[in-house]
Amino acid sequence: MKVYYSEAHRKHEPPFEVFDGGLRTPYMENPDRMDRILSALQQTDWAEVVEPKDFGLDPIYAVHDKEYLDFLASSWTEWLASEAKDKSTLLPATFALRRHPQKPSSLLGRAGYYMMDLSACIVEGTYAAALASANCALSAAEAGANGEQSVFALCRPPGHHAGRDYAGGYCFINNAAVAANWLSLQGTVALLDVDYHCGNGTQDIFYERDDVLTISIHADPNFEYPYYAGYANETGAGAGRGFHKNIPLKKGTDNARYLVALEEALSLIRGFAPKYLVISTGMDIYAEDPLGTIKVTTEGIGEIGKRISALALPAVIVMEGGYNNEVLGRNIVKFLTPFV
Ligand code: SP5
Ligand code: ZN
Repeated sequence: MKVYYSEAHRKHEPPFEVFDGGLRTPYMENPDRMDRILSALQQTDWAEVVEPKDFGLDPIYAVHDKEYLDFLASSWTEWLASEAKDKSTLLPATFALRRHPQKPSSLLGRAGYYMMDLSACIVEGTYAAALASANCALSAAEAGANGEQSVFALCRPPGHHAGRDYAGGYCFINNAAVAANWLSLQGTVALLDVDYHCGNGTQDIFYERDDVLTISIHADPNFEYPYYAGYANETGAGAGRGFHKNIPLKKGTDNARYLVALEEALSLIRGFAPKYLVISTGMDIYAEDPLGTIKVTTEGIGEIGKRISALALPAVIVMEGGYNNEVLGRNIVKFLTPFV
């Protein structure tokens, strides 16, 4: 299996994020995650790690707002030129409400406009890392379109919380959405998100489209991040009505109950009969994940991979979250093995 991976992620290493209550915490979404996954993949006899190709900005502009991408590109330089006392990471403390916000020109004003929380921290290497991560997803999509049955985009930073014009939840460019949109030029796409958190950015991007079916299985946003999207009554709008599905899960959801939710998603995908499948793959569903509350085991993760692979669709598997670094490699190998 081809694994698209770039070293460019390493310079995206924010010194901290801010948890509930204002707690400064070491950045959970750290470069070590990739080292753990790479070393596990290197112990298999099927993973072929390759560099992504550069697709330029057009396929990213097709999904994201130009001024938002300009903000990602220039904000670090502007931050260094600003009068902030602690410049270790760009993080605003005021956020735009989405009703009818005005767009200020000041850096912190724009940061609060384009960020949804205190974990999408920007540092010097963030934009370059986000572009390389999107190129991994695009390279995997291209390989899928060229006939590879299953391809893995080992993306970092992740993408599924990033919407058309906002960053959040460690995500800046929505890698899976960029790949799905690129593939949608060649045929219909189903995008299945099995990260523990709702893929709110993906939901927003495709909400009014009927050519990309989006499904997210995740912890109920009534108690879990991202809180404001991911409810069962959000099913798409306009032409996209009926082409989005959220499946919220209770705390403590175990393998058996997770697999019931998965079967519901898989039967929708079978009914849609897409040409391509994109999978937003987060390992924070694992029972011992520090950000998770559900109880899927490594065996369960293997079964999830097996059932999705049984769709027998060309599959572009995109890395999202997963923060128990000790077992991240083992879990990813378990998930991917049925696709080999
Ligand atoms: C890609 C991805 O998985 N992003 C997840 C971002 C979640 N950030 C929310 C942090 C909320 C911290 N709550 C702390 C609970 C620790 N038990
Ligand atoms: Zn997650």
